[in-house]
Amino acid sequence: MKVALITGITGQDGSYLAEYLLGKGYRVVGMVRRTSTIDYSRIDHIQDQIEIAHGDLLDQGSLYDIFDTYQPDEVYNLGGQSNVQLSWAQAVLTAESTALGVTRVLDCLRMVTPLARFYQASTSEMFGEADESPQHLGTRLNPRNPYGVAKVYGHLITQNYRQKHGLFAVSGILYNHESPRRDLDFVTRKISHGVAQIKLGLADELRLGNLDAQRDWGFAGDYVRAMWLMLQGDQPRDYVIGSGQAHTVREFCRVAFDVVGLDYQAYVVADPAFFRPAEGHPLVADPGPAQAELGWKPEVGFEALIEMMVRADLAALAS
Ligand code: NAP
Ligand code: G4F
Repeated sequence: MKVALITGITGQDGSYLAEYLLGKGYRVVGMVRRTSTIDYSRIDHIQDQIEIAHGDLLDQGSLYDIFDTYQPDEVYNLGGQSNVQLSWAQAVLTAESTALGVTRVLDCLRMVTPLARFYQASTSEMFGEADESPQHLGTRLNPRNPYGVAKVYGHLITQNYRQKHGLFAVSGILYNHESPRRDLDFVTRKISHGVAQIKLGLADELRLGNLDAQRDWGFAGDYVRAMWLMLQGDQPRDYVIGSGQAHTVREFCRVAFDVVGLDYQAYVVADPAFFRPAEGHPLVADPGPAQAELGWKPEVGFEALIEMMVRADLAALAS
């Protein structure tokens, strides 16, 4: 039985990846950090099938002990501070987990399990104010926030350890992927939750930032499949993973309100408090190489994703 270690198992992607790997017969070990109230809500339903190991990306010794104890065959590094806006307020903490945390994990891999395969959760935010659209592996990295900068470090150190130490270490540059398990801070879940509240009479407006901002959105369940595929190849190499289609926040709102038979224009308020600096070329993926070489294709489209999220929030709020 192969052993998979997942950092960030309590997060959105960690929970979907754990389910996926259990389905493939892996022994799944999830690293959980100590907080005053640990939130297992995303993995409650699989807690009896996974093993929890306590550790923190800021603490080298805890990582080393986990590698030594479990001797993982595959390591998925999904942990870290993942909120773009928060990275301005907590720039150093973001760098500690999202940048240096990657080196700490890679050093364990190098010293304890050099034959293990390693996945690094890179992001389209590394392209930042992008020079071109769609983006591909050759597009210049030009991050525009501390989170993006930290992710560039993680991306490059993964490539460097692969080259210098011969590790099977790959980096997946993933575009926004969402689900009913997405944190409420992110725009998609803020919208689906807001729509459900309005439909149930619990709110009468939804305050958002720039409605013309564009993103390439997909379903998290599809994207964790790509992570696994990247570790199954003959050679380690990086991939860009996205749908290849950009949509505006406004379109997301229109579809989400349509699901409950309401007109978004009657409820959505553009609030300067949520605006970010103007963005240039839209962040949209060229997923061609991933589709051709990994055989990866998303199964849940834009409208289906939104409907899934709105219906999940309606059900949760109504219960
Ligand atoms: P998420 O829901 O925010 O989950 C982040 C996970 O990291 C949580 O389990 C969190 O644990 C853990 N974590 C935070 N700080 C940590 C630390 N110091 N040590 C150990 N674990 C720590 O993020 P996600 O959406 O699942 O994304 C997974 C990864 O992919 C992240 O690295 C993110 O930056 C990256 N990514 C995400 C997207 C996307 O659209 N979702 C796109 C590209 C890349 P707690 O529960 O204790 O907070
Ligand atoms: O949902 P968001 O906050 O996600 P963002 O910043 O793109 O980051 C997410 O995706 C990245 C992949 O590209 C990950 F690396 C990262 O970890 C995270 O998962 O914002 C999406 C867009 C932005 O253009 C933002 O300006 O929505 C726009 N937006 C408009 N109104 C809003 C709002 N974003 C938020 N959070 N809240 C609003 O009210």
